[in-house]
Amino acid sequence: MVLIRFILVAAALLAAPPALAHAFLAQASPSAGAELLVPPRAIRITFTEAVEPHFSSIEVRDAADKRVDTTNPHAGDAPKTLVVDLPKLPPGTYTVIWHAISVDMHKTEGKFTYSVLP
Ligand SMILES: [Cu+2]
Repeated sequence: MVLIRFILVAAALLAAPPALAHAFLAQASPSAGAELLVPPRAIRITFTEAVEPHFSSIEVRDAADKRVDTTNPHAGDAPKTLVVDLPKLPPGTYTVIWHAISVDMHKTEGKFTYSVLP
């Protein structure tokens, strides 16, 4: 329900004029709030606009705020997608922090969490 409300609000914001071509999160894998039995080996984020991979980042932090990703975010198979690889991580809650620079050089950022179940 919270997710549906968020999508509705996000859709309303995107529809509201003036339509700004900033890169916001469109889709993430794992998704925000996901509870997974198998630890993901990468975080993949698709944005609403094409992003500059060299100036954009994805960080993954564990519950102790320790950075656990491989620190090499790279372009995905589409100009709107960024991917960062992960080592095999133990159960716990992880925070994904993203900073994106869209091709029009506008900066956006956000974060979300997901959990790996024991
Ligand atoms: Cu923009």
